[in-house]
Amino acid sequence: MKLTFSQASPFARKVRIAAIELGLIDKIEFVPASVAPGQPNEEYSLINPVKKLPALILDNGDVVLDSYVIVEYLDELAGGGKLIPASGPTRWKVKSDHSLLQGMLDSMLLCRYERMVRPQGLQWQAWSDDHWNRAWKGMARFENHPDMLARPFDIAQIALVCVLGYADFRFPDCGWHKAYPKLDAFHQKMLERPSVNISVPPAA
Ligand SMILES: N[C@@H](CCC(=O)N[C@@H](CS)C(=O)NCC(=O)O)C(=O)O
Repeated sequence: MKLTFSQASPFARKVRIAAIELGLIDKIEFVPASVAPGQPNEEYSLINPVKKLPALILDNGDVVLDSYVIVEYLDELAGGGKLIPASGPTRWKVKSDHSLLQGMLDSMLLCRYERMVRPQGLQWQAWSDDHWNRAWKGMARFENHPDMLARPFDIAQIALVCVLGYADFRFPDCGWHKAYPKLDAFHQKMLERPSVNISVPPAA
């Protein structure tokens, strides 16, 4: 299998952590890819017409899209129910937490694009502030409902690690460590896992 990958992508990091945790990392070839709004990439559009990474290309040529679906695919390959509970109330809690975190990552990425990619003069501060606020309030939700922090390791916890790591990587002055001490302790603990530690994005 091949995974289109960038070390800077929190979505790709999620898949990398999951692959390590599931014992599948050696079965995946990481293929560096670069995609960004405003930059056509015809070659990549053939893999994913909406030009997002990561994408998992199977040995038969089929393509699995979206980091959540890729992790679900890998989880099934590893026997199922490892990072995404197979049934019961926890399944829906984990999936719902993950959806919130996915939305937070989307908003953070949009803030990044607004600041770094959109031409000066076309930037819309209120729009950026609103998206940052969504991510920030999402962090508050997990700080104030910390039950998920103590669950057995799952895909939502991986996504939370990716959110916090992306905040450190792209928004280092945002102050989340101080504002959210429970998330800070969780993040520190997660960094003890080799999969999390090895995948920290490189210094910008
Ligand atoms: N829902 C997708 C989101 C992936 C995503 O937004 N990836 C970013 C890189 S971090 C991307 O490909 N951005 C390129 C673009 O939006 O043009 C997933 O979970 O895989």
